[in-house]
Amino acid sequence: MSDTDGDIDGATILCRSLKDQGVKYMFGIVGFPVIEVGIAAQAVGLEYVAMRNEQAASYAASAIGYLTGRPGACLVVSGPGLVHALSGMANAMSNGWPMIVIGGSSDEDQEGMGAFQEFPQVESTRLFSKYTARPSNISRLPFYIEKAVRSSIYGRPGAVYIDMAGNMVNKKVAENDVSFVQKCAAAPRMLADPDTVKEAVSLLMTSSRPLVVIGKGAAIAGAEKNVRTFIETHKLPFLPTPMGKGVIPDDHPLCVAPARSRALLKADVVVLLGARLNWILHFGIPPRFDPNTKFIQVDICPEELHNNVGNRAIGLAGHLDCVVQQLTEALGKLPGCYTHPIKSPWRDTLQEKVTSNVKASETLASDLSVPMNYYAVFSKIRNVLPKDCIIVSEGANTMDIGRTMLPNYLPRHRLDAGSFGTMGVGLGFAIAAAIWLKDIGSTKKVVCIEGDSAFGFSGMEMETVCRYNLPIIFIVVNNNGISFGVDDDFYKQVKDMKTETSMLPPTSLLPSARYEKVIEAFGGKGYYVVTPDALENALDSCLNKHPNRPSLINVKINPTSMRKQQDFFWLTRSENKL
Ligand SMILES: Cc1ncc(C[n+]2csc(CCOP(=O)(O)OP(=O)(O)O)c2C)c(N)n1
Ligand SMILES: *[C@@H]1O[C@H](CO)[C@@H](O)[C@H](O)[C@H]1NC(C)=O
Ligand SMILES: [Mg+2]
Repeated sequence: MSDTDGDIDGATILCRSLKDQGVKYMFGIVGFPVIEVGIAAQAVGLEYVAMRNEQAASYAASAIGYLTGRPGACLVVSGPGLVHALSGMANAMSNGWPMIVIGGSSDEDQEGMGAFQEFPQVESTRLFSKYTARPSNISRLPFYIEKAVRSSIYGRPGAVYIDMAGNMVNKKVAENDVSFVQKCAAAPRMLADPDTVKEAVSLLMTSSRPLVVIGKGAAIAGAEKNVRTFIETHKLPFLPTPMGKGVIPDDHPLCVAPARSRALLKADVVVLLGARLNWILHFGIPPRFDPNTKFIQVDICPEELHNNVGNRAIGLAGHLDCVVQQLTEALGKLPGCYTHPIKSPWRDTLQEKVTSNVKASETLASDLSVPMNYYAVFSKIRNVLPKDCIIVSEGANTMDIGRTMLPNYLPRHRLDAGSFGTMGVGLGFAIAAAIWLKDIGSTKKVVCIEGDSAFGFSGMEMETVCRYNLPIIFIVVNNNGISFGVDDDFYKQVKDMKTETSMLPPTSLLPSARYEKVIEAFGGKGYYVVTPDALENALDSCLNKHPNRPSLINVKINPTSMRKQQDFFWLTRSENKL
């Protein structure tokens, strides 16, 4: 039988297999040799979203994985297309988000000859994925796709890669020779070792200064209900990591997030629910933690346990939703059912800090002078933000201040630069969220708040946003640079002297750049605002007058506006991690 004799081609088998495995969305950029894959995706009923750069496409695919629990697919061409998508794979691995990248590659009979865009794709993806394969027989594609999708969601979720040789895309076989594979079962829900659970609750019983840290592992596990029961039953003060926000609403009376530094430093037992002891939690060591702090670590990934803190941790490996139930149950069985008293010196000292830190932010926010500061901008946004909106955010000050100023009330409703600190994720994340909400018929809003530098990394995805009519509200907090910039006057002097490259600080970007004109170029609605009143009006217009239109508010702020000291929260060294 020749390659063209069969009744089903490689592209169709590939896409049907993805669909069979519960993949619904494909983000990508087509070209040789994957145009037919994009076409086949739509033919079998996948939603296909054509993006402008594979970086953004790969970020979008991983965000869909986080939001829905099934990986999004990212379709890329060989060589440079795949190299761009490595960004999203690395980010997904760092965040623990599932995604599947499909890379077209050179024909099998040209391997090693210097084929068009030839690149060692399988080897290059290995560092960036949990599983990678180059199938050599299209009849067996369903086998590889099932294995890839399963690997992306079992254990700690992450990226997977399938390499599709160009000649296999159009090659045909008899449909009877293809063994399609059933949708893989939901990820296993492992319990932690019961003896270690007992040890953990005994330790918690001895604590007079307990603290629960809710990580995005809790969000990924869908553990919001049982985490809440655990915390409320035992009256445990908690704080979320950046994307753990919303697993329990930020306005919960037991939330001590504004007292983060004090809570971490003074706690005697810290319960980590799907939160790693990496840089975001200062590794669990001094000076940000007491050297005698004990940890109860709950993680899906056994290799994570005891990282950086050795025997000061009791490690519970298992599915977070199950292990939290085990903890609640074991505590309930103990005599007296441990609850941390609402009135205690520990709660008092935390509450005192919560009050003073909130007051400090509000003082800054009440300064409505022009040019505006970050806090004033965020308080205006906070006043009108729908409670159930999905917040996407990136930048340095913009992201960090936004995180403290904008509350989350629902799990998996905040997507940001994440564990990997990647700039440029915002537009892809916002597009993925908006595509998903549209698809499920939800009228929830996506609000994407970007620093001006962050916006620039994927700014041309604005065309994608407008092409698909996604009613996202973009807010660019524009301080003329990376954390800070120069003002118009200084810039003009430098320009007149033609000393741009020697005198403009490396952080600076064009002062008063008109980013709102980018969205206008594609038919969206742009606003340029300088005063608090104009910002209020623009927000009202986006939310209430033009709710179905993509819009972008470019907010000019003071180029030297800074965050208050407490918001440098993650730093153990004195300098800012840009
Ligand atoms: C891919 C990537 N490149 C560079 C950086 C370094 N970096 C961290 S934050 C940031 C931009 C911060 O500026 P902006 O987005 O304007 O936010 P601002 O702090 O000014 O509010 C950069 C370039 C990064 N984190 N990721
Ligand atoms: C391809 O896989 C099919 C199904 O497993 C098998 O029947 C066939 O022999 C394989 N072809 C080659 C060339 O290995
Ligand atoms: Mg900036």
